[in-house]
Amino acid sequence: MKLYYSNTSPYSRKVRLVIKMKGLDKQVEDILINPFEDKAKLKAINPLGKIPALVLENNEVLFDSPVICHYLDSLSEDKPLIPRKGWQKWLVLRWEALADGLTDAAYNIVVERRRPASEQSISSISQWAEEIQQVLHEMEIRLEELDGETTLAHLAVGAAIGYLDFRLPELLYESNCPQVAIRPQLISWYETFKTHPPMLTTRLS
Ligand SMILES: N[C@@H](CCC(=O)N[C@@H](CS)C(=O)NCC(=O)O)C(=O)O
Repeated sequence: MKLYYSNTSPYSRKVRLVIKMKGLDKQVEDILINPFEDKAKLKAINPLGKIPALVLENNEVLFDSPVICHYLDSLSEDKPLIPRKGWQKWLVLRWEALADGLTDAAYNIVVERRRPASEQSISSISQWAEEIQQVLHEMEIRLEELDGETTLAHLAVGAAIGYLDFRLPELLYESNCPQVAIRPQLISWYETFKTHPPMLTTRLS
């Protein structure tokens, strides 16, 4: 299989975390691509022109990180990252959706800020920043649900907060006191989680 990815993409990181956790490194060739500079090449692989995109052995292509992650997890029953049945399965998928929603809002801000200042929408940026705080609050009060074995929920949250930490750290800390985390328990969870080998080897750069 071939994974088209970039080192700054939080969605790609989520997929790469799944690959590490499932021990699939040797079966997946990582191919770096810049989705903005190599748009034509990427569109020939994924009609949406986005990364991550996973090309399978039969040349079928999977895109959208949840689809790719769910597929990779289905390849073996070893270390399942999505519980196979029961409410736990839906809890994990809901965490993934929550984390991806946070990533979407953060990514939107980053992309918006790259536009000329006069064309940026201040109201959209503040709406996304508000969404991020709502999601962080939700994660903080539900953190106990992440007790236990690592699942796709943990990987999605690690990738989402990792992206905030990388691009918008000011949204994780009090603006008047950068040492104080706005969501202390969540940030303390992240500080530990980010030291695990799969997080270290997929660090955004
Ligand atoms: N929902 C998609 C989002 C993928 C996405 O937006 N990827 C970004 C890179 S982080 C991208 O390829 N952007 C290029 C573009 O939007 O033109 C997923 O989960 O995979």
